[in-house]
Amino acid sequence: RLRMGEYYSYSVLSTWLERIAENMPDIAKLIKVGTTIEGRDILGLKFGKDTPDKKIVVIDAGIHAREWAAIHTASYFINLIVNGREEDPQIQNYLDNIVLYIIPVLNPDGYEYTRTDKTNPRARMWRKSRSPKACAFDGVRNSCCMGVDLNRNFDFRFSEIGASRYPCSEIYHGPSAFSEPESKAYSQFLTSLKGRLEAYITLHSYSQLWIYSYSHRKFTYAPDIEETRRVAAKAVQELGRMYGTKYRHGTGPEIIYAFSGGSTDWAKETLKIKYSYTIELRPGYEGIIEWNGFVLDKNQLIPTAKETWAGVTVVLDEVTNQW
Ligand code: 0X9
Ligand code: ZN
Repeated sequence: RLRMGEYYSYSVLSTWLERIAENMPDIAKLIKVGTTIEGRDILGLKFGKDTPDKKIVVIDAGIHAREWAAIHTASYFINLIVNGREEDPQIQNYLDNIVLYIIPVLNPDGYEYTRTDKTNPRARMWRKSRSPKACAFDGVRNSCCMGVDLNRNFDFRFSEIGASRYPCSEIYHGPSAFSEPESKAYSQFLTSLKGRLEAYITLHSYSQLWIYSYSHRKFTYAPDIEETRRVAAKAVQELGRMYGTKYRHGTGPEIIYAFSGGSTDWAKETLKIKYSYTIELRPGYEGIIEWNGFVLDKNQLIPTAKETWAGVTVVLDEVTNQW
């Protein structure tokens, strides 16, 4: 059992997931999405008894290495389901009526690298995967750097906008769509759920935003936009009721910036999911981008996770209550 409100190494988190699956086989199963470039297993838990008629919801976090609050939030959700289900009929209802996958760290190599910040202070702000160096001539010299922004590597309008072809960029999209083992494995995992996957939620930080498709172009919306927007509006309202945290909702280009190659647009488009959301957690964003927005004070971790759960339950309720 892990105490919430703390950050843990990927190996501690992995062992925790394994123990949960061992000790509660009737509610949780360990799943392996794939293997990272450095050989780590991308692990998650599958909650609820799987029967073919049940709708599926997938929640992930940590595709960006430095977004520790997102990883904590996904871990908190797992802890809540495992340890809070007996007192919470709403959670019991989810376990009975849907299948919920939670993958707390999609980019464990990057996450572990950010945890080496004690010896390498710059490491804490790492965003990408840890794929080997690639080189490109940037106009001045041939520059070589490690890592791909996995949230630019999905096969939706790959490389079109808000992504870079230079390996030294923070938003390097990689040589081709799904060139990276992490994004490729994850796309195959999500594809295997096609038809029953009703909601996909990816947790990021920060800016306090609830984002839906599409991300590449302003005023360009995916199918079910009215429904998507209605549920997003309700989710941010519920989220805000807890501590007064103010979220905005909209498409990326409307409320933050345009980009392509992200997981939610790909999932929405390819898998025809009804609800596909990117959530940017605390802190808020006030005109200037503070570098340390990714370093959320530990005392904010639990409130952040709790309010996010309040928003996410709006989506889970939609999925649970429609047949
Ligand atoms: O840029 C990203 O990949 C995400 N933001 S982050 O700061 N966590 O890196 C997603 C931003 C969502 N924006 C759009 N959908 N345009
Ligand atoms: Zn992110």
